[in-house]
Order: sequence, then structure tokens, then C-alpha cells
Amino acid sequence: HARVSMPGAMPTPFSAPVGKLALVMIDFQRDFMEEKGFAASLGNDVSRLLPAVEPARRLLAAFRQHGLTIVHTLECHAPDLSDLHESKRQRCSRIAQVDCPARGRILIRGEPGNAIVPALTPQPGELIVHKPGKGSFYATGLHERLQALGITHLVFAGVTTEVCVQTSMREANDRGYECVLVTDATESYFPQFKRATIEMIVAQNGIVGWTADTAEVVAALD
Ligand code: TIU
Repeated sequence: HARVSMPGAMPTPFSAPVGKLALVMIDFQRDFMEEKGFAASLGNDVSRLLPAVEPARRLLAAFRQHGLTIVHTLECHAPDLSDLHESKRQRCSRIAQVDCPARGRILIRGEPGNAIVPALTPQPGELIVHKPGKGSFYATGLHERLQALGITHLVFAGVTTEVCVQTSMREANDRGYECVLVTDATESYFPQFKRATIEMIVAQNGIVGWTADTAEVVAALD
């Protein structure tokens, strides 16, 4: 079987059997990237996430070009809030409220604000995962869907680095996936948290996995 190789990955070179590699795009949704969405309701400067969009678009194009598996996740809750824990409701009190009529109810599945930003819109055939938590594996069935496809290696992009991306990568690592975080295709509202996340992933001989930049991943696929 052909392998894709990322010799410049940290802390050591990374490689994967080409058909077993998937791209996981975490929560590139308007709720986190635009004014008057969920993240803004928590007091965040949403413009800080925008630099991740263009690298993520290049990753998406490369995975599509090679016909590889692509997963898009969305943090959201059912309209009746049946999947919203009381603990989260209390600390994120704007969930299901409307701060911008054009965007609809904050962090609710199917609302305009819950859509992925236009540059990264999913195409038919790509997997969509609606997740009530920060991690992509809690209460989603994602592990079973990836197992059914024979996926063993994951490339992560998305927002925010230390919240949903890192949680998902740790969940994946504990389930036996070999994981790479793409350092320029992820962003945080807190630059120091992004830096710390990258450092803690690769420390201790890659305790959570690997990191690489978009150029490294795209070159590996070519
Ligand atoms: N607040 C924050 O940084 N992130 C989230 O609430 N969710 C995701 O990271 N997607």
C-alpha cells in the first residue's frame, strides 16, 4: 500500500497508509467565526480565528483532489435542547438565544449561524458530525463511522486549538488513531493557548501525536 510521508512533522517524521488517512475539520462554523455568534457571546475577539481559513481551504482542496475521507464537525444542540447539559447551559447562557436575527438561535443545529463558513462548505459525500460537546467522539458515533471506513490516521484542522481541536485529538489518540495537528490551519482566541497546545502535543515524544504545517501535509499528498 502507498503511504503518505511528512518528513518535517514534529516531533518525528509522520507517515500513514494513504487510504486510511482522513481530514477532520473541527467547528469551522459561523457561531465561532462571526460577530454576534456563540463565541462573541462569550466575550471573544472572533477575528483572531480568520488566519486559519485559507490554510484549511488548501487542505480541503488537497484531500478532495486525492479522493480521501473528509469529516466536518459542528458544535451544536438539538432545537429542543435535549442534548444540552445543565452545566453547559449555565456557563454559556446565550445558547439558543438570538443575538442576530440573520444568524438565528445561537449554537442550535440547522440555524444559519450553525453553518460552516462559505470558504469551507462541505461537499456531498463528506461526513458531517453534529456534536454537543467539545470533543468529536462524545455522543456522535464518529468512531464507529471511521472504523467502518478503515480509517486509522487523522489530520486535524479547526477552531479553537485548545478547546474543540485539542479535546478531539486527545479523544482520537485514546481510541488508537495516529493524529496530526496542522499548525497553521487551527486558531485560538488566545495565541498563548495555541502555542501551548502545539508544545504539549509534541512534548514527551509526541504524547498526543504530531504537528505539521499545511505545506507539509499538501506536499505529502502530491
Ligand atoms: N470557546 C472556545 O474556544 N471554543 C468552543 O467553545 N468550541 C470550539 O472550540 N469549537
